[in-house]
Amino acid sequence: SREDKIINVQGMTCEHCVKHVTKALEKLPSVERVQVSLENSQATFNYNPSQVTLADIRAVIEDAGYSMDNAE
Ligand code: 9UX
Repeated sequence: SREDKIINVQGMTCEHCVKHVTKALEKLPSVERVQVSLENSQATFNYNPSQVTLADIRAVIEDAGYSMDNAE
């Protein structure tokens, strides 16, 4: 089933960074309603954990040049 998730994203310093992270997350299967906050260094989204793992999410964040923690 779908669930909401909040992750911390390190390395964003401008609104272009926010767009890069948003687009990276939106490419993943099942990920919807992506909201990225520069001020809070966080990304929130709704997804289906049976279709995409937090390891997958970490990978696209890192490929975009940022890093992610609190992946519980
Ligand atoms: Mo945010 Mo990166 O500018 O060039 S997109 S620092």
